[in-house]
Amino acid sequence: MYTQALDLPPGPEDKAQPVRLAPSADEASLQAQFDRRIDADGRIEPQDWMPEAYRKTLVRQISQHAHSEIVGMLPEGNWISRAPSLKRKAILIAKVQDEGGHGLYLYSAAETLGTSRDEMLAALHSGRAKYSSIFNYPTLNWADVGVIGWLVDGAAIMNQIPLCRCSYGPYARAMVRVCKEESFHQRQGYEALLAMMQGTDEQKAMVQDAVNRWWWKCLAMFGPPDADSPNSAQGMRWGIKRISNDNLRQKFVDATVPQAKVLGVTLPDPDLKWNEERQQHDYGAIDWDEFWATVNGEGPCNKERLATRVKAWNDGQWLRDAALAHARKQQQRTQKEAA
Ligand code: FAQ
Repeated sequence: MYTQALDLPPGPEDKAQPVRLAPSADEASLQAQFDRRIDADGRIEPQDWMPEAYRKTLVRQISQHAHSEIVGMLPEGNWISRAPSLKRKAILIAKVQDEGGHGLYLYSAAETLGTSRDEMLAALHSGRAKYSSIFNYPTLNWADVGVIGWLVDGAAIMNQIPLCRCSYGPYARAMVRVCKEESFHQRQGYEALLAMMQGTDEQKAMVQDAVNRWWWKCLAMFGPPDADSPNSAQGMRWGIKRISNDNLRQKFVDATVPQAKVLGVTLPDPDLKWNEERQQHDYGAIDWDEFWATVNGEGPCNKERLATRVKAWNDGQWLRDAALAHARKQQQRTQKEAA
């Protein structure tokens, strides 16, 4: 199911495989069966009948997630050649490679829903598909790489742990491995920052500056407030989302405040304080206008990120052509031998 092989374009021998549709007479009973499984917190697998809206929602979320992992390689990838030591370079290469792997598991999971990788990538390259807002900001210095590990991967884990219990089997199973790797990513970022915070005043100032620039963007990563989140109610009903955008954001704030204290940095929010009554932190207002402008293509690096992905895709055309030609030859040889 998780094959990463290149798909051969359909030849004349391939009949079109339409997405499994329920016969209309059975529709109600299939829907009832689906609802019962969801209510019982069961898993839906690719061969199971599912409502088209459930399929569409999953493709939307999983492809958006996959694109985020792939575009998310770029801000840190910029620093591989400038990492301050061989150890940091090796760690960063491994991390960026992991993110590429996450993208591939996720494209594979989305393919089980009947949408091809080519379709998803075409949507990304034409600017129709979304990816996480956070990857449209620049990485100005080495401290940004540590802060991405600590805060961006930290926010990603907070959001993704509940997805290990997502009702769609292939997505949930992919997320188990992704979360284990994200956990390493978060720790390596935090450890890199701890090292800098034991360094010179300039290094400490770099870390604080990076935290100041990334903090609010990380809070926005969790998506719009619940009241303005059009997909949340249905996503929660279907067991795709388990915890709401605002609740995840709150959990992230509460988990991060003590880590910031140990690190010795200040989180740039004068309204951030412990609320004894709620047993949670209060925090200030997020700039949702900036978030939506970034989501809609007007962030500082949107155009650059997309152009980089499109160039990588075009530059790789010869390799895809060669792999397809090789696969075709092998197929012909197998058919000849079988005849
Ligand atoms: N950026 O109704 P909701 C990572 C869109 S991976 C851009 O609340 P939903 C690993 C949303 O798509 C980070 N767009 O939507 C890493 C929807 O638009 P649509 C990515 C956003 O789906 C680390 C509209 O706003 N993680 O970081 C964002 O119920 C370091 C309304 O929103 C995932 O994708 C945003 N931040 O909840 C890699 C996790 N937020 O699609 C490299 C899976 C919302 O209707 C380095 N995804 N939108 O046109 C999810 O959990 C959900 O899709 C949410 C959004 C929570 C992101």
